[in-house]
Amino acid sequence: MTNQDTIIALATPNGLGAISVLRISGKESISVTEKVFKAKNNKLLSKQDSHTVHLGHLIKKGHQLDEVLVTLFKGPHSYTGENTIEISCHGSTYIQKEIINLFIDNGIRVANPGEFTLRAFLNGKMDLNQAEAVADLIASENEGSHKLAMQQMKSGFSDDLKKLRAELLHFSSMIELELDFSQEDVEFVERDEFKKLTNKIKLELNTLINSFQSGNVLKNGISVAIAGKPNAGKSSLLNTLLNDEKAIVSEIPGTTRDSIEDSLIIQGINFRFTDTAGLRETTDFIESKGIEKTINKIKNAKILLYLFDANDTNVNEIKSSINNFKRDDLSIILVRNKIDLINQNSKLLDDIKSISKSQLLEIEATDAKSVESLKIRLINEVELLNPYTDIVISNSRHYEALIKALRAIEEVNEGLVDNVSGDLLSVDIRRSIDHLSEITGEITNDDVLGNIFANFCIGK
Ligand SMILES: Nc1nc2c(ncn2[C@@H]2O[C@H](COP(=O)(O)OP(=O)(O)OP(=O)(O)O)[C@@H](O)[C@H]2O)c(=O)[nH]1
Ligand SMILES: [Mg+2]
Repeated sequence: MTNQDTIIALATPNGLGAISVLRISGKESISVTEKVFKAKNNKLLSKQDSHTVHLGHLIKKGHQLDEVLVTLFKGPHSYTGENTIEISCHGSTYIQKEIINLFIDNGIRVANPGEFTLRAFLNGKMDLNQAEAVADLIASENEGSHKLAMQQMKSGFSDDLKKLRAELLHFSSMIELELDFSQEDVEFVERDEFKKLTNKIKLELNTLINSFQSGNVLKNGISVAIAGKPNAGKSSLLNTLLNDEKAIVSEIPGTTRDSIEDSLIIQGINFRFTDTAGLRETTDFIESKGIEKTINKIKNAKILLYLFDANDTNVNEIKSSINNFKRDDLSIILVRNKIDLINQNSKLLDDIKSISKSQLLEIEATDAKSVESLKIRLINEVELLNPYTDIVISNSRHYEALIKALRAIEEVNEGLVDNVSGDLLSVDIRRSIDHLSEITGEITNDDVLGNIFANFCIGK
């Protein structure tokens, strides 16, 4: 990966738009732009201050190609840390292409995917964790994932890891020092103190590792299965939630035979709802296929909305149905539907209440107002899943490195308990440090870098 030449790419999406932005970064960016840009006020770009905007024309073979705004950033005060030009042109694909060709003709090369952010990283403008957050930020589709990416970009958890890594490095060098004095049989490292540190690191790593699941959930959306017996009102609920006639609703039990999915953002959190075929014994081949699907959807869900008819008195059946789906990582919300049709039956209610630890929700699925209470309940459930303020891991590369670091630190810890020699300890310490460094980017190899930045689009 060379960092010497000057690169150009479209920074806005391909295609039509009111305007498009092209980004140019590298040593030559200002001088080359100056060759093809004629400012309205006739001033030379290179004589202008950083962070200024200039109106003028791009000239190709003596013709005006487009009227543009050129924004000037002088290194190191730019995103990449290099001299950077941003050209806002009119958003036609023809103009975009012509401008890029104009710069190529003047010796500038098209950027590789993620190359701007790679340069920002190589020039010390951000750590690796932050660079990856840039990709997530751009891809974020809802408030939840946006919050995560912003948090990571503002250095998020890597500060904590850096501190721990520094402490570990200190101990590591002390142990290596001991090795130099091995003849004298001295100990520079108080083993108990060191054990305390490894325990602290283990705890911290575990917390981060455990947050991965909720981080991922926030990023990718929370899957909610809507299930229950036929006719409970599942499809009605989906339709009311989406405010759309997405699923067919009828009074005939067994109307829905296939799973129907759609997403809805509630208070910034992306929920992926699946309406499913009603659960019952059936000899109908197609319906039984649908029920198989229902069971699979519940298996992959984070939240199960189990709906039953307000006048359904078969508490044992509801109980055993729910028990079939119970899992540690599944929140089950019991929803009593059609309360507008209710027959007075408080005995049933008490029995039902005993099924679920959390509060029973009562709704009228066909009524949007009534469904609001369900939305609030869903949000509460997510907040339990993930206390928002905590640091959350959402990147699988970090997750893998954290797991490896944890394993290595556990070995150090065991080594301390077993009183193993300093040279053995120091190997495991080195390994944990390396894995921690992988996350913050303090140690990287070209493979890791290539992998990460290849996942970016061109222009980022
Ligand atoms: N009065 C009243 N009727 C409802 C309510 N919810 C659903 N219904 C009616 O109950 C019937 C069944 O509703 P669906 O939404 O199709 O039920 P489902 O659970 O999807 O049924 P299957 O697809 O057969 O499993 C329809 O006639 C709905 O209009 C409610 O809260 N109140
Ligand atoms: Mg249905």
